[in-house]
Amino acid sequence: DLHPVRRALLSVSDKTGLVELGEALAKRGVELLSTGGTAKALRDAGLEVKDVAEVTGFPEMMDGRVKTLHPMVHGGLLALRDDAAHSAAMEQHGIGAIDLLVVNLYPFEATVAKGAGYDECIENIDIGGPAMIRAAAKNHRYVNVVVDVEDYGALLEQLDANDGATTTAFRQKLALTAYARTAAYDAAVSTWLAGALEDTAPRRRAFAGTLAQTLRYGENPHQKAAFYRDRSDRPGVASAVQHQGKELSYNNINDTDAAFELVSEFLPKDGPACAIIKHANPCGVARGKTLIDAYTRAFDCDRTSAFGGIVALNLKLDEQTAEEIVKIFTEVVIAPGADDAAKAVFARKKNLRLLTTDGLANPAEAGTMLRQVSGGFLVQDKDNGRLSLDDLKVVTKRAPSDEEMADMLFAWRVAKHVKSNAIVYAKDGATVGVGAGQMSRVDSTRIAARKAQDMAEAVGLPEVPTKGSVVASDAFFPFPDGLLTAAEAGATAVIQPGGSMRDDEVIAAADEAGLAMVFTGMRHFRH
Ligand code: 93A
Repeated sequence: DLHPVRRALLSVSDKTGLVELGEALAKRGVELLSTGGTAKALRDAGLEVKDVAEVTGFPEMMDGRVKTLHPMVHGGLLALRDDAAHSAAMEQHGIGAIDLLVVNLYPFEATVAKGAGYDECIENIDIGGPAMIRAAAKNHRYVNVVVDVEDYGALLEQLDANDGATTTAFRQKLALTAYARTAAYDAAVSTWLAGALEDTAPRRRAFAGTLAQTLRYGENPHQKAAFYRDRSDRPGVASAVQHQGKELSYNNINDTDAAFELVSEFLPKDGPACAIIKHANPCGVARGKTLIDAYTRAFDCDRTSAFGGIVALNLKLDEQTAEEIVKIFTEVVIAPGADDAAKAVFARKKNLRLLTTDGLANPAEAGTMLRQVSGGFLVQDKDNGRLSLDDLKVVTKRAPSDEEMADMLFAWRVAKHVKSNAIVYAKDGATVGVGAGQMSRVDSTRIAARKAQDMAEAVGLPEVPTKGSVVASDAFFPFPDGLLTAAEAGATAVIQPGGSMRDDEVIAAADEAGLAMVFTGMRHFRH
């Protein structure tokens, strides 16, 4: 169904390509209507334009808050052209049909991104623009609505291909783009306001981001993918600066996020820390006296898996640590800064991606997590649970030593970032065995110990690294078997939520094995 374009309303904040579009439309005999700034830009270029104020009979008022919100505009967008009653109403009120609407909205997202204050953000919420876009999109049987500068060319091609008209299929596509834009726009307002009011109630939230990057592919090459950003004010993979290396892939972004969130558990004031991630799970996490020490100790947990991993640091990357990192193949390094000497070291490894952030993430900060399921999505608060020594309840005859306590808190923080069932053995502020993502807790406990054993054999350590370690479990031990496996591997203390039906049996087994055990009363499932 072809409909000719005779009259257009142009109202754009981003004036890119506007004059060229105006000229092209005028050349094709299209009458131009426009709002203040847009009309001025067109007129300055020598084009003939009618002011919307002249059409409505009202001046633009209230700092432009009310300029196009008028029946002369909305009637022209919404009228059904071949409906007798609609035509009669148009005739009676002198309403002229508008066949083409070109609008891009007040730059709300950009205003938020540049860190503007509350009032400036409010002023940049466009009301008249989305109202017109939604009206025109609803009436796409007749009306063309263009909301993206990138679509100007396609519009002109349509007009040329159809002698000044457009096809229904074309208008439908434009309508789809239009509603995607207004939905994302309002979701951006919702996201911003929720942040400004520190209100994370899911029922008061809508979700959308702005396209940050179209990715080459998703988790696998046959899957299409893109990266959307919904906050740019928070240190993390979405706001990081990439200094070198290939474009980030879907898996890189996912794993880098896991690495950075994990290392952010360790504040710089408490000393250097490093996390090495593979497939979203840590294969080594450690604190150290220096950054290179933290990296080396994290690497020593599982040297095999660290190959091709993601390294996150909680302090500015220095030259020495950079030299150590480039000794093996690493996909991504993320840190809150990197000094010039470190950058020079990385420059020798063209493919290595270096990302720097403005500080660390705040693990205690409130937030919202989304996950898609077939036919819908799940929404929950971010897991910002954090424990201190006072939250721990000793349940065994033997109380843990200070060293064991410190290692248990360390292992617990790491376990929060390991896929369930999560088991983490740690000693002297470093993981020595990580068991992730198993369907049975006892399997995770065995796998972590086995990996530690393998490492010991591979590098010729005199004893298994789990000897004298502590062990953290992200959820309770349902039976004594997992706990006893950890004791056999040499663990001396256990941190776990407690709360199993068989807690008594598990505690008795711990006492019998001479273990110290504390309950957290908090669980860290991560699925
Ligand atoms: O303040 S508004 O919400 N009120 C309106 O009635 C209105 N009509 C169009 N903003 C409104 N617009 C927006 O003005 C458009 O969406 C566009 O972004 C901008 C163009 O203004 P100008 O032509 O003066 O530069």
